[in-house]
Amino acid sequence: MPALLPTLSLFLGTALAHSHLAHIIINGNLYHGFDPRPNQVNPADRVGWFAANTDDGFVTPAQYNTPEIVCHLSGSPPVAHAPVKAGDRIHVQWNGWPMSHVGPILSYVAPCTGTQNGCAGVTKTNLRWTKIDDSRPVFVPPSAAAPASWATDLLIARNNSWQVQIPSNLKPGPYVLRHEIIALHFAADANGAQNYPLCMNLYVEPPATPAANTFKLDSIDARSFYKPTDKGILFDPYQTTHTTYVVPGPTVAVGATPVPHAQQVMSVSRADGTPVVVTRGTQTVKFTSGVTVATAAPKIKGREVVREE
Ligand SMILES: *[C@@H]1O[C@H](CO)[C@@H](O)[C@H](O)[C@H]1NC(C)=O
Ligand SMILES: [Cu+2]
Repeated sequence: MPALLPTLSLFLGTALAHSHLAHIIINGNLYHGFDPRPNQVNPADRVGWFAANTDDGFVTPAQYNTPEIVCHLSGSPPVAHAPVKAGDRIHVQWNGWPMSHVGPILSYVAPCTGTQNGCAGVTKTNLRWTKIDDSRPVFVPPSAAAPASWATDLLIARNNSWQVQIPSNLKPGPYVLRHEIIALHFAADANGAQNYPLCMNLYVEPPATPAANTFKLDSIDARSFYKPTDKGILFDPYQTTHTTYVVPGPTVAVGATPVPHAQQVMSVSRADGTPVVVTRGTQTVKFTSGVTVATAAPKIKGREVVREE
């Protein structure tokens, strides 16, 4: 048994780490995510969805066919949306990421239709998704020159961040961005993979040089993305004979152009951005604290404190 100890202590050391999305930065403007840990102050103008994972934890394969896989545990949308132009790159900042939690990094978008207040009013199980990034290459097998590496290794090397390219010909309007890491450190066991699906509200504006809105959205229910027995979900990352890894879920949409690994950057300049609130389907106003009161995400005692100032 002694041989097992180093591995075990590695897991114990990181078991409490987990993570959440701290913020996103778009063209130098920072928009807040949601911090699920107890006694955190989450600003009312955050664009990150509420989630009830107070341990910074994850969704399990047993929950893949439930609403929890959509936007994390008890996910519910905030009022504010981060304005972004079609074609912009979004710098997504995780609140740290444990080395042990190797796996793919995935991004999806879903339009918020049929509501007056954009994604603030969506029913999450009605969202239909399009995959725009699967972090390929997720896995680089070991070679004489280098050990095996994962997309999450690059994320950690880039200050726990990732850049997501919004397709330049995406139709303007409110969207949910669903950014997800699937950690595989326990995935050799059934129900061992850990999904961290974090959602943010975006309001996509036309690009500086308007293009035809030709991006063809897919229409996939998040509850059908993954199966507990998918090749890329039930997977032993410690086996040294892997030469490839099959990314789980739908394929990246035609016309989506993920940011190549070589262009992933360490950090970007930032200043506080002002999110927008969608008022009448396709109209937005700048966020002010007054706008939030009526439609703020449900307050859950002891978990979320909404700052009102
Ligand atoms: C890494 O990200 C953190 C959190 O946003 C930031 O404060 C820090 O300046 C970044 N570090 C580098 C080296 O870019
Ligand atoms: Cu963890």
